[in-house]
Amino acid sequence: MIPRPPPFAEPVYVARPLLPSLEQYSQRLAAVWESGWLTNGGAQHRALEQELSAYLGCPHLSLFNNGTIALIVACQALRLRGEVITTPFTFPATPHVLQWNGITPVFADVDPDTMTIDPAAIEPLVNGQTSAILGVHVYGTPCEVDAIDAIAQKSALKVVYDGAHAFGATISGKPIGAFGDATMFSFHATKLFHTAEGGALAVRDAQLKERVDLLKNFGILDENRVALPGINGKMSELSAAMGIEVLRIVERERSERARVAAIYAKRLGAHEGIVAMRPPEKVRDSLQYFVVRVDARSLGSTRDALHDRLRDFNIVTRKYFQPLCSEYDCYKHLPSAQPSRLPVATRIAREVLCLPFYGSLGDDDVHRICDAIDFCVSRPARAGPGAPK
Ligand code: T4K
Repeated sequence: MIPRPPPFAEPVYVARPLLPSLEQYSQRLAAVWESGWLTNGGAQHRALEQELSAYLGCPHLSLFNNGTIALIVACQALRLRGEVITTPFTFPATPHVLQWNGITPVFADVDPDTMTIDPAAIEPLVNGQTSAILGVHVYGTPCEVDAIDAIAQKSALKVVYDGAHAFGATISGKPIGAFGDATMFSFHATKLFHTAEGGALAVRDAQLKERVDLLKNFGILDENRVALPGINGKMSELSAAMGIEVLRIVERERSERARVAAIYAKRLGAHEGIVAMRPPEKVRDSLQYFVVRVDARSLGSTRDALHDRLRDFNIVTRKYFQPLCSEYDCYKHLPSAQPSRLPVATRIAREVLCLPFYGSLGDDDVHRICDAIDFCVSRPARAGPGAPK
């Protein structure tokens, strides 16, 4: 019998922001104060855009006030319309940006291993209305970029990637932002690299970046001319200053997260019914989330039961991404949203669980989380939907 471990005194969340030293940040803010320049492409913004372009290996990178607006602007910059084929297994922002552009999202099923959009499911959905494919590198695991590219070429479609989770990922050494026409990154506080709120768009060439930069600043060309119906997507100097300081410590955070991941992998490997998601060998992990899949039959406990019981220990896991976007009230009427057409996504949404994952978790904390998991799964599952038969 496994003894009941004590609960954490404070909630242990799925994510915590990576905070630079307050002193370093204050020093940078002092320079901002001194300059009297708070937004509209100031010195911090210019410096961060340049540093991130180099770090991410994306020469045509544009900073934004958040990832969602960056993706909305990507659709505008690429003149997308009609229908766009995307995944239901993602955060609401992904299909919402299509809707905000008057585009109908068309949901394609996902691959059972990578959980990214399945190229084989995309092809039958392409029709005369389709203007693009919007893939999501979910949890930082890259989409099947070559297969998607081949489909896009065949039907003259644009390719946009939601790389909200994919900061710093590479495929065979090639930066994740180098694929497709545009890739969005989110710099929300819960991301490995963040600017409190923020994001970026990496695009394929300098001309497209010019259009993106115009669109994110109301379409203003100069004092006398407005070229396009743009939006306000600008990152402030306060956020950019945060980003510069966070970038200084991001590699250290990556090593800390790798340490945490190694403990989880070793401890959880003892459970046949808990499978940790690992990126394919050719991929540099973005280390954004630590995700497990719960096989209720072999574990004897459902994902939901594990999620709920861990709360008793003050461990706050998340079911990213259940419900599927195709199940939302605003999308469930779409023909492509019918669960019978999305069997893989429907199944995996019931299996995934994101565990607390950030560098300031000590070894002891991670072991305590694993002790709590061991304890929870050693007890019979609660009855309920999806309980093992
Ligand atoms: N596409 C994808 C695939 C995405 O995942 C996202 C965002 C987007 C697009 C849109 O990008 P942005 O426009 O946001 O740049 C969180 C994030 O807010 C969201 O950015 C992220 N994806 C999503 C996966 O996670 P929630 O609703 O789960 O956040 P919340 O407030 O529940 O926070 C999660 C945990 O983090 C909390 O339990 C506690 C901790 N936390 C949170 C905040 C804000 C902190 O410790 N400190 C904090 O300041 O969406």
